Amino acid sequence: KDGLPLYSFDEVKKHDSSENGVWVIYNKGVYDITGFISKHPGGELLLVGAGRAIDPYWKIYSVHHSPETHALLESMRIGNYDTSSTPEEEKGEDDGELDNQWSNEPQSRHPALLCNQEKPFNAEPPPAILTGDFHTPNDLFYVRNHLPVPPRVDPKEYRLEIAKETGIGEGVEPIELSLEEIKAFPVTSISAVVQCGGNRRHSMASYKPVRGLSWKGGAIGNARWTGVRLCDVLKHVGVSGGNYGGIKHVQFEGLDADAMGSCYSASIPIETAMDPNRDVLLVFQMNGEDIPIDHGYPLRVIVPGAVGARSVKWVSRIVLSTEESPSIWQRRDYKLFPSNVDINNVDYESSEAMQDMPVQSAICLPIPGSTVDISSGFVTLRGYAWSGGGRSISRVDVSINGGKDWSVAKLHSNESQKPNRVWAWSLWEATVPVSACTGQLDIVCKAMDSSCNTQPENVESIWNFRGLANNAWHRVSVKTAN
Ligand code: MTE
Ligand code: MO
Repeated sequence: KDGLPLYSFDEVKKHDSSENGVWVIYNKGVYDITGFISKHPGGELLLVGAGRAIDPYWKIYSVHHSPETHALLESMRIGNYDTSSTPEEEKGEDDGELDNQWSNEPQSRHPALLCNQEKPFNAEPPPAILTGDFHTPNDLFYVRNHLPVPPRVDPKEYRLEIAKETGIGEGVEPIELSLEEIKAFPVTSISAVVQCGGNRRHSMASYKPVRGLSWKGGAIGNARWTGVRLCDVLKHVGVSGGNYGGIKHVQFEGLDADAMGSCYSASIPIETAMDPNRDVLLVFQMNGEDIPIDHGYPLRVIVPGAVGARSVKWVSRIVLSTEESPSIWQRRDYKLFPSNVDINNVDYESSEAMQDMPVQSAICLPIPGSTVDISSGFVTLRGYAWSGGGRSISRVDVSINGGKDWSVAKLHSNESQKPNRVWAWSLWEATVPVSACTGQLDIVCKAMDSSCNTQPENVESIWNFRGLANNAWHRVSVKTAN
């Protein structure tokens, strides 16, 4: 980087806002990221590092440590940093301040969870574990945290605030509800899948790199959720009428907040919230226990059939609004773009926020790359299948020769589900005859849902730069032994 100007700490510091330009220091480089802020999924969040070193932030949001991200940053390099100009008080301080954020993480997490990122914590179970139980055990349920776990709330002190934008929702009375008051509404339980929009992102990257955590097939789980209906609570505060008094969106805010103090938030349309058949719940129990810290204690939203991002954990405030949540998770992340769009030319407003998820299935057993015993003349395959929006799985097809020949898997539905309200998954199993001389099996699965939706054959046709909603045929290759 010879030939670039040398900048001191004080010079960089002047560029700390959108008006003065945004410069940052990383290692020994100085970068002008002003124009990039509108493209970065974190948007304004980048301003916390404005005019200073971003190393401590990158350490926390370790998702940045990819060659593509480093190359992108280098393309914005304007100079070299004079390391001798760093004032004493800047050295190491950020680390301490930012490290404190992590003091509320659970003491222990299941050792079998495969960690995609330590801080914030993101981990999935090995997919083979998922087929064991219709209800995924709490401690093995994937964890997707965008931010540090918030301080634990005393259940007696906890309040859920319901607020509204001024000028809408005539007759709606803003209110604060204690946990006890919430539990006084009719309590109901449903089995429902929560799946991250990034589930199976890992295999979308095999075609072309994507941005985001490299989830394999385990960013999905099915649990028994116990809580009260959001529509009952909203009716209680006075939401009613054909057009709900002009309310268009229900925003949920979590207690977890970023370095600038803004919380995780997402929203759903008021129609979804008020439809009793959509079963949107405020949940306090997961599989019969208090909801674990990592999954939103003491209260979380469950929006069955929708992308996981809408099921806000640690919910503390509901805002009735004419607008979607202003958060990056509603307005930037969890949106699908065509394949010619990437982080350099994205217009986030050109696409809708994801809500309902597409039909999905995956092979959980055998494990990719393993050797399977075929001395019986058969191989047994297991996996999950699920579709969004309450659609049921009507069929799962499997192949062991890369999709030349197919057979139909047996679906296990441990519980009867109401038509158009099928929120739980179907675990499936297939025992397929295999000839002794095969050597390798190229296992494929694909599902069809009750609206006749099918999965695309390849990731190519659905590739998007964030690697979202990958539901291409799932493929697993294994060796055989007689
Ligand atoms: N809610 C809050 N408050 N904070 C979060 O980071 N992550 C969302 C959603 N709700 C998130 C949140 C995303 S992207 C997903 S996929 C699910 O929670 C994951 O839920 P789980 O961690 O219980 O599996
Ligand atoms: Mo997610």
